[in-house]
Amino acid sequence: MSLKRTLTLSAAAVALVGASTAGAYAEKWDMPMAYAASNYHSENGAVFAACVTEATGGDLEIVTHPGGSLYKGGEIKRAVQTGQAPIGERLLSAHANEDPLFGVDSIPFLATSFDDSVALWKAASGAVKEALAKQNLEYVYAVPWPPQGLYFKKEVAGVSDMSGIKFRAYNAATARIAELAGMVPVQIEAAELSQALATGVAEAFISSGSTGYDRKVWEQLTHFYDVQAWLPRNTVFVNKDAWDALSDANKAAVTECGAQAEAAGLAKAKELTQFYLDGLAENGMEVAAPGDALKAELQGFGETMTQEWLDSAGDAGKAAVDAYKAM
Ligand code: PCA
Repeated sequence: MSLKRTLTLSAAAVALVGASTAGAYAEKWDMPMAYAASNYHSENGAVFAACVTEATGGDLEIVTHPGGSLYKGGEIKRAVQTGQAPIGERLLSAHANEDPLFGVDSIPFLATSFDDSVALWKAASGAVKEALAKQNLEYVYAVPWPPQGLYFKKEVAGVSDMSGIKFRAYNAATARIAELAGMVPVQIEAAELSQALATGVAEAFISSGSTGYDRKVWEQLTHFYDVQAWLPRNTVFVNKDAWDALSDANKAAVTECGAQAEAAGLAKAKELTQFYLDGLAENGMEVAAPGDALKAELQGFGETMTQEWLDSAGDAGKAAVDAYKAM
């Protein structure tokens, strides 16, 4: 590099540092999100983004890209870890294979109501934040989905009715349930769920009323069993280097807007839970509690899977579950 070029660069660097401390250089963050723009997680994310943009006076502008339009669900976490995207939202339990702590919200029948989900998160989120930090990620906020139930295209009284069914999975826990029930797990993004059901790639799945409603699954399926197995969360995180480069004021804005989004998202999820189930029923699905036999069999899977998770998650996992149970 020539001396002249070096000098020019340093001069530019000095100008840049001066300008950014004065807040003159606005930054724009694209925020990939996997779920439909009309879903409450995505709408809540857009409010969060606007909150940050406003609180920083436009110094940090966040723009959401829902529906997997920038990165698909399965790509978002890596994109943020590597800095391809500075911030993103992801169903963290889909990465429980990397660290079991990411799957703490998907242990069957450990926390099955909104109140329990909040308590579990209180007990476990510290460990989850540390696990994220080890992967170059800074936690911002997390919002639960409504309780998870089973979708089928026939009446199902027990596990023997499930054998051989192609079951859409979204994380390790849902794939494990398929396996325990003698079904065939297929990993499919929510964005591709309608098509997978229409083409027969998947015939059943476990999710909230929210995703069944968004994907209009009444077009292919007939039964929803409200088993309330767990409430998984979508989590928003920032690339650690992008985070560290923020001014203290901008960090505070992201944290404060994140706390607001966590509370508002939770309230929305609660408010919409029954609306979604009504929507499924209005569109012709049979929405019912699971029968006793099915319930008992699923509880048995829950016990197996709780033990498996505890065995895999080590001391931090055990401490989180113990703290939750003591609440
Ligand atoms: N909807 C998401 C995850 C949990 C939920 O309720 C999905 O099915 O992908």
